[in-house]
Amino acid sequence: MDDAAAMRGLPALESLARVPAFDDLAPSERQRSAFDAFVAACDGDLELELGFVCRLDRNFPAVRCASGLYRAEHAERIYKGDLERPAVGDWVVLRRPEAHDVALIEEVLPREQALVRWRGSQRGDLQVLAANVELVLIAQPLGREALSLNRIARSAVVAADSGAEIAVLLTKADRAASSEELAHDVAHVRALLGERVRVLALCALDAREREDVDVDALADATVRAGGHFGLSSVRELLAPQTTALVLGESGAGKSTLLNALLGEAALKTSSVRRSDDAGRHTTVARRMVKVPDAGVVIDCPGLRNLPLVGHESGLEKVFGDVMERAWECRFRDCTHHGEPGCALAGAEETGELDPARVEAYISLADEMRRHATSLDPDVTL
Ligand SMILES: Nc1nc2c(ncn2[C@@H]2O[C@H](COP(=O)(O)OP(=O)(O)OP(=O)(O)O)[C@@H](O)[C@H]2O)c(=O)[nH]1
Ligand SMILES: [Mg+2]
Ligand SMILES: [Zn+2]
Repeated sequence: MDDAAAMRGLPALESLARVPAFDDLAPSERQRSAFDAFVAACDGDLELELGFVCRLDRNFPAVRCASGLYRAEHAERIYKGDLERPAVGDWVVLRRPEAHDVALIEEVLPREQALVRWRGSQRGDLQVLAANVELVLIAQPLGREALSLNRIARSAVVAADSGAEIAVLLTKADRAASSEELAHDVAHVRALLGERVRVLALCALDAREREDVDVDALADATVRAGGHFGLSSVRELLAPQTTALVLGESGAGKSTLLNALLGEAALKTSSVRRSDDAGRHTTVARRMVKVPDAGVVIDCPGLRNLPLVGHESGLEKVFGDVMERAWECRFRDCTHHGEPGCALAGAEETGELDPARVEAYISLADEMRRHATSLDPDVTL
C-alpha cells in the first residue's frame, strides 16, 4: 500500500505528525451498534475493523483503527457512487484482508453531524467538509481590511446548520490597528451573533518579543469587550474526546494556530500575498491533529466562498430572535426592505435589536431566497 501511496504522491503514514490515536475519539452508540450489526451480517468476519477517517489527501482516505493507521481505498459500492463517500471524521467499517495490504472502506457509519457547503455553481453540488464535528471555530483575520462581518455571519449560519457549536476566532490580533480597534471588533462580532457565541481573539505567532505590539493591552481590551484572549482560551474549548474544525479563508492563519496549539510546526503554512493579503491555498489535505491534553482539531483548506442555500435551520439558530420578530411584520411575505409595518425596522428603531444583526439577517435571508430558486435541488422550478 505504501508503494501505491507513494505512486500517488501521498505522504507516507509514518511521516504524519500528531495523528489522533484510536482512543482519542469514540463512536456514538448509534455508530457502534451500526458497526456491530454490519459485522454480524457478515458472520463476524474477522477482517472487519472499526475506524475513523483521520485524513483525506485529494480524496484518498487514511483511517485510524485500534490496530493501526491505514491508507484505504473505497469499496466498490462507495467507489461507484451508490454510497456516499466518507469525509474526515466519519466512522467507517474497514476491511483489512489478511493476504493484501490494501484496506477497503466498506461502509460509512451513520453520521451524528455533517458540515456541508454548497460548492457554488451547479444545482445539487454539495461538499461534505467533515463529519461528526462538535465545534466549528470560525477564523477571521484582523489586519489589512475591515473585519468582514458578512463573512463571519455567513460562516456561522453554515456551521450552525450542521448542528455543531460555534465560536469565532479573530486571528492575527497583533495586526489590529490598536487595542481600542480590537475591542470594537470583538464588540461588533458579539452584537452580530448574540451573546451566546463565544468570541476569541488571539495571536498565533509569538508577539511578546515585538516592541510594536502590546499583547497585554490587546488581551485586556478583548476581555473588556466581552471576549476571550489567547491560545489558552482556544485550548479550553477543545474538550478531550471531541472534534473541532477550523473554518476560514486561505491565509486566515488556521494552520499557524494549530501549530501554536501543538507546540511544533506539524502543519505547513505560508505567507499571504503582500498586495491584497490573500492566502496561497497552502493546506491541501483535510487532516485531524490531536492537541495535547485537549481534543482533536481538523485543519482544512481555506474556502473561497460559502453560498447560503437551504441553510434555514442554521439561520434560525443564529438569528432566532430576529426571525421571531419578523413574524410580527404586517405582510406575511415582508422582505424587510422598507415595507410599511415592518417589525424589524421597528425593532431597529427602538434599539431592541442590533441594526448590524438585523441587516446581516436580511441580507443572508435574501441570498437564501434567491438561491432557493436557482440552486436548491429540493425546489422545483
Ligand atoms: N502577524 C500574524 N501573522 C499570522 C498569524 N497567524 C498566522 N499568520 C500568518 O498568516 C499567513 C497564513 O497563515 P496560514 O496558517 O498558512 O493560513 P491558513 O489559514 O492555514 O491558510 P490555507 O492553508 O491556505 O487555507 C502566514 O504567513 C502566517 O505566518 C498571527 O497571529 N499574526
Ligand atoms: Mg492552512
Ligand atoms: Zn419586515
